[in-house]
Amino acid sequence: TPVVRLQDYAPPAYLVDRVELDFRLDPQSTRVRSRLHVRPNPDGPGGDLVLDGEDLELTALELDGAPLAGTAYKLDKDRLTITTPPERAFVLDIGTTIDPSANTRLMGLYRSNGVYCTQCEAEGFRRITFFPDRPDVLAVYTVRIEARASDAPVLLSNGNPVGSGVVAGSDRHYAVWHDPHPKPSYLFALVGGDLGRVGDTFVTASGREVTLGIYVEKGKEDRCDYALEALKRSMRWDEDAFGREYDLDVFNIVAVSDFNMGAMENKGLNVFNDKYVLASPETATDTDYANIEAIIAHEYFHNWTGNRITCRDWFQLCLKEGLTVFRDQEFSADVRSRAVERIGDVRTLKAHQFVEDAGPLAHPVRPETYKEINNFYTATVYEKGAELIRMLKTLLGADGFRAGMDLYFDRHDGTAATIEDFIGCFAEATGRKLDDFMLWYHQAGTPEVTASGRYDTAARTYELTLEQTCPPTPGQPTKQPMPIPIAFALLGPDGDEITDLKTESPAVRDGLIELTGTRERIVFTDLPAKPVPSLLRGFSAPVKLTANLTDDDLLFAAAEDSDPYNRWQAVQSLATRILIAAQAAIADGRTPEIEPRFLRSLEHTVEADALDPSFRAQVLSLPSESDIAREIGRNVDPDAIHGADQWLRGLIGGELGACLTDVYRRFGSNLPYSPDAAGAGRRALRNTALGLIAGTGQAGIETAEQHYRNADNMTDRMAGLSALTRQGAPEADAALDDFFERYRTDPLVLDKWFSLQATMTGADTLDRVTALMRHPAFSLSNPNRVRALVGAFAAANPTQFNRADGAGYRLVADFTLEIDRSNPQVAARLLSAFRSWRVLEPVRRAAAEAALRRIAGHEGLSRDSADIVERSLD
Ligand code: HT7
Ligand code: ZN
Repeated sequence: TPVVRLQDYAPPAYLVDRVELDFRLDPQSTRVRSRLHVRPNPDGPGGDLVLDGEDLELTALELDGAPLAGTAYKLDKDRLTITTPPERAFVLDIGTTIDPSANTRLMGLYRSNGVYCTQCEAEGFRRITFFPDRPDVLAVYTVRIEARASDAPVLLSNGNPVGSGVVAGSDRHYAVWHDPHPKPSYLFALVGGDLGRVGDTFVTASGREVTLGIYVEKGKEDRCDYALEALKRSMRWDEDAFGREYDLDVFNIVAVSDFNMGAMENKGLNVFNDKYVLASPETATDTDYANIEAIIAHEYFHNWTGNRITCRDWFQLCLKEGLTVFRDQEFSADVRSRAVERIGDVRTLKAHQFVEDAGPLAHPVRPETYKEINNFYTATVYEKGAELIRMLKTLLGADGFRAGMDLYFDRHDGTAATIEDFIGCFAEATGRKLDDFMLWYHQAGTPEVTASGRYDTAARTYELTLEQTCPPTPGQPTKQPMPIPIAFALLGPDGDEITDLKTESPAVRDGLIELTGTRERIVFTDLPAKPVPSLLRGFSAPVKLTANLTDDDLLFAAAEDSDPYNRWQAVQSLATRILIAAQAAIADGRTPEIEPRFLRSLEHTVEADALDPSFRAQVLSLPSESDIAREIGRNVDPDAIHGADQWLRGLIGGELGACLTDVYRRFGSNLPYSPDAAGAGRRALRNTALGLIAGTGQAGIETAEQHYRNADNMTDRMAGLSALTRQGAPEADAALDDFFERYRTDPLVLDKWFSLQATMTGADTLDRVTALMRHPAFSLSNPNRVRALVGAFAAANPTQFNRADGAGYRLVADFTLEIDRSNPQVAARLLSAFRSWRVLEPVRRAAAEAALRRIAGHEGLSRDSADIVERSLD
């Protein structure tokens, strides 16, 4: 497979100023006419005009109105080359025919439940027509769509509607859309179908009225209200927080049931996975609602960070994705609870990005090579990319950050930019050199920071020494030190932050230590007593921090730290210590031990009614089994970790029984369900308590069963059901059957049913998953369903996927090879579950490697899957 390299970037030889597209939609044979207004790029290398194309049938080719002679072009499997075109502007007319029904990859134009829709990022437009399918070719699009009126009464594309009508003498009709904003081909979108619509209007800060529409399969219109409200909140927030207004007369969202990812930010026509639009209290959990709000916001925010300013090439993907994730995180923090959002974001980062960064798939936030760009829509590009923006803001301050953003919007609007362009705006706006900050974009791996503090009673000084290292990652054996902003405070014996800290160190300013070199020694003077340091407050940098804190220090921080993130982190750190020791004990056949003060500390927090219930729920949610595996990092035995988890949960459930039961009783609500953060927080606390209560014996199981039956919303219903399945209680099967009967016609809810079973920890889960693959409701063509069953089994069932007999790996490998034939993108994502195989104990490691080698040797394996397995085995 050819490797694409950042260093080989060359500007396009030809530019396309305008595109006129004409679609005649038909399920099996859609005709596409494309008229390109082309001119040589004055800054380009000249030569042939190379147009990308894949799975296309070429039916016509004319240059300035005259058919091209066979000698004037060359047609290959993946491109159409116009040899020596004119050295002036010209018009190219191209006819292609495509088969949307046969498009199982879900890239390009395809059919989802009878709806025509497109997905063009990253390289899907080339599956619609021949085109320079690269993000630095920006054109103004006019699109005419024609279809049978009965098949597709709704016809949508990017921009504003400019015409529509019936085709005389036929059963067909058409619509014309014009998008005045130049855009790359990956932002093109088209939708046609018999869709229902929910609409509204939004008046922008400058007083322009925008028509909003959400289109969904008929009958689902009553599940769009929350998404529509979230959209309006997002539009207002971008005006308030970043000064960015919407720029077209209409903004449409379409929800489809078959979609490779979460959603897509096509200009003026966002296309969404159903899962991130449709919600009702009976079908969506609080988490679903929060995800809908965040993803609606994310795609909307791309209008400025991604669409108005796009990426020069796909190596710059984090330019739009990291920045837009940062923006959606800030939005959620503002409209929900900042502290709880931060905890959730860091949990996600550690669970996915830290794991990626520690394994064979590690890559820089801005990679320098790729074989398949679809495999770089990763936690590193998205989540670590967002952390880099957050650090930039911490380093520059809110005003400096805003000045840099304003300059970026001003200077690069309407262009395809690079990370250098972006960072250059912050350097220029603030006068600060940011060359060393670029290392964060170049170097993969999670930096490890160690902190050790020493108090000198006689001298009344506190000496804090910070050191950084970064482990080797593929292709990067050694690393340079990076600028690491460490937000901090020193806590006095009463728990208060010590103000007026005195130090001569230039690395310290206003609650922030800037660690720039490998080692920094800071001496704080004039301190009457030994302080407890609160370091990396709010998780101010994506690093692994090891501090020489005692259990006493952590217990103190758990009770007193005024930074809620660090307060939560202190409990997690204690729990991690306990669980790591417990799994080692279990592996050695010893009895694990508990630090009783940990239980008291937990109890104290859970009972503290002054604290936000959602924060308390986060504190009560222990590190996951994967978190513990990540912390252990070598010779991992998932069964021992599971044993430790069971043991600690049982202990908490028993020892804190009265407190948990009290919370469970008090937080039951007679109020009607509302998905807002306050209601969700109360349910989160109560349901976390329920999960622990359910592990304490038959009475707990009965509570969970009742909870399931009495639920009046999906959050509670799922909490009851998952408490039962988690215990592997005999009652679980009856409840699962009941759940299936209740929701058998509702695909998004059935996905939950599949996932819950895929993550059960009993030894019979493998057989259950195998049987579910043959269930009439299972489908290979629906990515949500595949992820719900096989994705959940591989990524969220550590003991059963990692069975010592290798059967879990074999199941996932066999399935992946099957789906690789129809949808390689989904297959490649499933394979990333193998990325941590090297940290396993030897027996499992060998079994995982055997499965990977079998996949690697499979004839006809897609480029997507081959890329993942080859890098995993490297
Ligand atoms: N920018 C979008 C990425 C995306 C995508 C990428 C590859 C294949 C299918 C895809 N669907 C959406 C989503 C986003 O980050 O906003
Ligand atoms: Zn995005």
